[in-house]
Amino acid sequence: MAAPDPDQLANGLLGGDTRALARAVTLLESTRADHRAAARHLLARIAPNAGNAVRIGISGAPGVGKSTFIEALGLHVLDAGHRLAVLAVDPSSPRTGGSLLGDKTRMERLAQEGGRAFVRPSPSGGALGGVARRTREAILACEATGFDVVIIETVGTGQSEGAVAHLSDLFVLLIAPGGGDELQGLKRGIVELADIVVVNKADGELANAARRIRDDYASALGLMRPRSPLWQPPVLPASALEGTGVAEVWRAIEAFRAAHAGSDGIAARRGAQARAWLWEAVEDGLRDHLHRDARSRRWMAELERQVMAGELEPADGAANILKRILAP
Ligand SMILES: Nc1nc2c(ncn2[C@@H]2O[C@H](COP(=O)(O)OP(=O)(O)O)[C@@H](O)[C@H]2O)c(=O)[nH]1
Ligand SMILES: [Mg+2]
Repeated sequence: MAAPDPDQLANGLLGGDTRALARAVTLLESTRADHRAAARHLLARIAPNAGNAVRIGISGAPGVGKSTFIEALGLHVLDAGHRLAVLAVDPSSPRTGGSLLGDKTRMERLAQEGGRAFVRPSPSGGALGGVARRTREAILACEATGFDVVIIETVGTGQSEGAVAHLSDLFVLLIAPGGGDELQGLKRGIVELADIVVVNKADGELANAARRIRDDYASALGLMRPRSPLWQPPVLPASALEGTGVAEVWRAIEAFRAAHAGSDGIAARRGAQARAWLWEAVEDGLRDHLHRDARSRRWMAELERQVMAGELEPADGAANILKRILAP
């Protein structure tokens, strides 16, 4: 397939066309060299019109109710007059098993909103870094299309929370009673990334347990140095099933934005994120460059063998590799 025309795609995006957005995200996900060139052209075209959304990362263990909660929050956000995009970062599963695709049925109320909501599963396969980069570019494409709220979902089972925290303006950690591992967010240090903690399933038989978890997290957060000096992360009860507490979470998101409206707030977070992406792209480029031709690969395999056999110091091997990059 020839690379799609990036100018045509850019015009579609800037005209608010959701179908063009779907095609653009597919292009951004491709790793083919000609597709990457077209993707960079597309990103350059849309850059002046990107950046205008509130980017919300949402994570939580499987079964805490992320999909149900995102749908409830999403409908609330649409009611408030916004356009909403939901993207997923899920490096573990191929597209067919992706967290959002399996949830399509559950998010079908969002999907029925036509052009006002855009739901996209995780790019298939690949390392977390690659999936995160493609998601970052998809965020820009959503923004250029006029989506002013972007939710990035990830399953809280690994490193992906950190990646999503670095893609978003604020990070919402979802927890719930009943899983038996309610405190894993505390144990694994994820709560340190959270700007808002939501205790979902605060309803029916689980209401009391939810209150206890809420107290545990609130006191733990009270002892912690907050991620932002401008904000003390609240712990909010909600029931995605009954729709209670959802409006309060949205209000907290708006309060977070208001508190970070100055140049040392969200703009500073995005600046630090952009700096990290810069160096990651440089490292990716160097690695690609090294692995491009068979001769380098053979030479590096031999170098690796020598290092593993103790015939060559790792630092000397690295110096050899760097010399090859810098003065080929
Ligand atoms: N009681 C109760 N159940 C919920 C709530 N939210 C989600 N669930 C249920 O929890 C299960 C997992 O929800 P899901 O949204 O798929 O969780 P995910 O894996 O985090 O995306 C489903 O059976 C939901 O119906 C809630 O607020 N209260
Ligand atoms: Mg889900």
